[in-house]
Amino acid sequence: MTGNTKPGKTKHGAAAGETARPERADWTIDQGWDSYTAEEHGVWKTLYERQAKLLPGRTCQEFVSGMADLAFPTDRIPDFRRLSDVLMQRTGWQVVAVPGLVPDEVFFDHLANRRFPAGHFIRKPEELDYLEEPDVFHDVFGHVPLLLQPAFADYMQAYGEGGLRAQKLGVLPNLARVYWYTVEFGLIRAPEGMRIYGAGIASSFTETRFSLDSPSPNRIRFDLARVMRTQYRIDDFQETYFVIDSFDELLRLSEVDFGPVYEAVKGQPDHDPGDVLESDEVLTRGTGEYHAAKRQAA
Ligand code: HBI
Ligand code: FE
Repeated sequence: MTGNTKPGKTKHGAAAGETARPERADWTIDQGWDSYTAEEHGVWKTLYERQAKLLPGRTCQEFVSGMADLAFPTDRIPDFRRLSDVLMQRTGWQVVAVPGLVPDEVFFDHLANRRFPAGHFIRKPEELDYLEEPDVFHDVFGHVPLLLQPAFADYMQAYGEGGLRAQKLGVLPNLARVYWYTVEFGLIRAPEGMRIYGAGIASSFTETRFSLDSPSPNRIRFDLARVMRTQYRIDDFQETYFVIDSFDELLRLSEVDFGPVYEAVKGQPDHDPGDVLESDEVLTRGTGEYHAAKRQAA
């Protein structure tokens, strides 16, 4: 998922979110790599070059080395089979193609089986900075590099397993916030300083800078129960980023039983995306100026 979601049309003309009924029960399709047009490969090239220049020094070392090990082509959309060869050997993951967003239980089942479902289509050249649905640039460039990290790879599988369980318990919104504030929009306090690891940030030219450089957002130490209670923004930059200290912190999360935490947050009021609490370990207290200006203009 991405920070900039707007209703719109996919390249096949279906409205976002109403993809036609799939042929296969797991919603996978062939990537159809041979069918990409020169213009579509060109969009990857533009996005790739922009991000590859911006990310060093901003994203964590693990992300940079994941990119290098995957040897993404710079000038065309990657072939998922090549990516899966590398992933399978290193962490037992695969990339499979899907038409776009898939139902929650389908998504979880893929992750629980170490398959990452990636949108096969790419955004249009005139829409480089907005996304209605996760496309191949967000899903592959943003998500796949960290799947080469064993701790992160296990965390993603655990999320898939936990998702199926959270659905049964009726607490999926709480778990989805954990995914959002880690996998999609997480920051990490690396030895060299504050760095990006979330795919929604790493695949976004504008949010890469906002998340690290802007005085506007809060940056708060990650806390599981706190994050489970915190609403998020899907249509704009985040008002708050939650910061982990290491990928081992995520690995430990994948080992704890969320059951008691769900119990503890049940019936408690939600926090707004920009709230700062007495109990927070605040790393940067944001000015909130970016979202305040937007609200004023609205
Ligand atoms: N489908 N393709 C795709 N990608 C996602 O990130 C995704 C999805 N379906 C459901 C979903 N994410 C989330 O709503 C769950 O993590 C809760
Ligand atoms: Fe995503």
